[in-house]
Amino acid sequence: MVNPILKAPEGPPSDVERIKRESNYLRGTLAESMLEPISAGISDDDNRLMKFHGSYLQDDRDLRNERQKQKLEPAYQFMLRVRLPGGVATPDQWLVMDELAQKNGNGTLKLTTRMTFQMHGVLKWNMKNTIQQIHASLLDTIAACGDVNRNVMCNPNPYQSEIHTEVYEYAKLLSDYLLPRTRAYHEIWLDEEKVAGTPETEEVEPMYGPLYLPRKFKIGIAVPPSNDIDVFSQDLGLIAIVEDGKLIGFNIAIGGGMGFSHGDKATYPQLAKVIGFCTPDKIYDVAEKIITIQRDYGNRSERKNARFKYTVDRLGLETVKAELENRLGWSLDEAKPYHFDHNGDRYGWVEGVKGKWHFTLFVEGGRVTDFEDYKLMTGLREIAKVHTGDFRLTANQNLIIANVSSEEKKKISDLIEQYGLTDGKHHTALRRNSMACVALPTCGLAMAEAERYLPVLLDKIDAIIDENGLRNEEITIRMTGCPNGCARHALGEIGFIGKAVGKYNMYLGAAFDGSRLSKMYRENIGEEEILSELRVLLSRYAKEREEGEHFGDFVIRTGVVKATTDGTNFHD
Ligand code: SRM
Ligand code: SF4
Repeated sequence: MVNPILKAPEGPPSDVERIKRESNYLRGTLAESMLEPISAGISDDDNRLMKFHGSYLQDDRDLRNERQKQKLEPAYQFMLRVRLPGGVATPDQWLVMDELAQKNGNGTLKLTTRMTFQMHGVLKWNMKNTIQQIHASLLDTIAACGDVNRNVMCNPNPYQSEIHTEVYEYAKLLSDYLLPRTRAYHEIWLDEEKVAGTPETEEVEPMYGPLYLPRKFKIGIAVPPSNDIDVFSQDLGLIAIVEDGKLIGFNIAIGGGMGFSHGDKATYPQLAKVIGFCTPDKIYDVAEKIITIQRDYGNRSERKNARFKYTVDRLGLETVKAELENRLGWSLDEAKPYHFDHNGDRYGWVEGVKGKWHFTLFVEGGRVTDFEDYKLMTGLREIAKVHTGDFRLTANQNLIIANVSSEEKKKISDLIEQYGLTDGKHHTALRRNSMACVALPTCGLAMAEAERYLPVLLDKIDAIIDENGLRNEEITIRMTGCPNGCARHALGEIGFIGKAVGKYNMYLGAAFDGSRLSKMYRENIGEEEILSELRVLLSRYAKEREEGEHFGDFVIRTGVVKATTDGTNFHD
């Protein structure tokens, strides 16, 4: 199978490769660690394996210094991420997640940029019980993190419900098809008996093998004209091609990813490139073979350069395509034409097919909680109690209350009104198009605030927006606490990437439809400078823009920044 001409980079395997190899297919000593009563944490090796089970050990960084002073171990807690292909949850599942967040988590739910739930603040002693209850609700957390295929995204699409039903089905089946086969999860969390004498051989994982992938792998399906899932940011992006109202197949795009490290030009965000088209029944085979190419040729020595985007750039797009076709035993068709308009969500009520209604709710930063003057979590709980359709978590951290029948629309509308749940229409279009990653206090990699700070910064930017009459101008703005890009920062027309507490690099010039990366405009600036830069730029945009010109295009046309034409020139 392995092509002798193609080579994976040489170098000693990273420590994570050792952990995977010694883990007996993701078991390690996790079961024992979770029972160990002295520390609320687990060993580093087990924490690496924990990711494959959908969780990370974290500590509350707001409390870190104080606990250090008191010579206490960090305030350890776990983040738990659900596998929720296409972001669809039933009302009962919503209620379970809500209850678990109250009982075992920090009382909030995070709707993530990959359309799923995260729960923060789960203590070690409550983990097993929490996972079991998630499982009982017919959800799981398998492969939500780790060096495997992650949650498969798909456009939640309230506009074309019949296409959504089909595309969603593919997202779900793909997610299941690409799941790891080890029973480690079932044994550790669900008390499944280990079958005596089960051979722990390579056949356990026919696709992944005992070392799994060199790095995480992500798949998303977009349905044009909406690029809400940022299809070009995926390791494997599928673009649904619809002809005469029917799904005829998918264009295949490979090699996208957002993360990089400050000051390291060997790392960069990259956009996936379209290599061809296949009919819907073929996508399992295509995804599997692409994953095995990454398995065989990805960098297992340097994790910073291990994503598939680097494998594609190193081997060359045409070589990877040829290797894919070789493994498939057939050739991809030529890519079909498609057109994207935007990568955000469209808010409020929309009527779909068969008399069903869908309401897209604006959830700032994806955080579902009861704020002092906004009882979002309670409102959604009350809706879930009576809702007979489904919930769809969007790729922009928002929520669709979907499939509401005409008869039930009034009941849901009344609850929306009673709790003041907002479609965001009273906000500036800039805020409606905002995204922020979690960052502090839970993310161990955050260099600066994001989710807690962007709303505060937006209050000030909104004033500038209003001064310039740009209230209804759709501009995407994204903030992350570090360059890993969890809110797909490099695809925001205005992007902020955390550098240090209160300091950000500012990026401009991404395309509104998610087809062009941004470029750094200012380095290491604080709030005052951010606002003064935006005051000048937004005022110029208000006066000098051409008809229908998006902000990202404007800053390039007027020479404010150079266009990034490929990830490899992102830093130039
Ligand atoms: Fe992410 C790591 C949160 C979407 C790129 N991401 C993390 C961790 C787990 C931090 C860590 O490794 O210790 C963050 C947990 C914070 C916390 O306290 O919850 C974290 N990522 C998130 C979420 C929750 C952000 C959000 O606010 O919604 C998103 C959860 C997605 C999900 O449901 O699966 C999230 N992360 C993304 C995305 C966006 C996407 O996938 O569409 C990206 C950029 C796309 C990509 O992968 O290239 C992303 N996260 C990363 C990276 C950089 C990976 C890289 O190879 O470049 C890391 C760090 C790493 O893997 O070493 C990371
Ligand atoms: Fe954490 Fe960085 Fe991801 Fe934000 S972008 S959640 S700070 S890893």
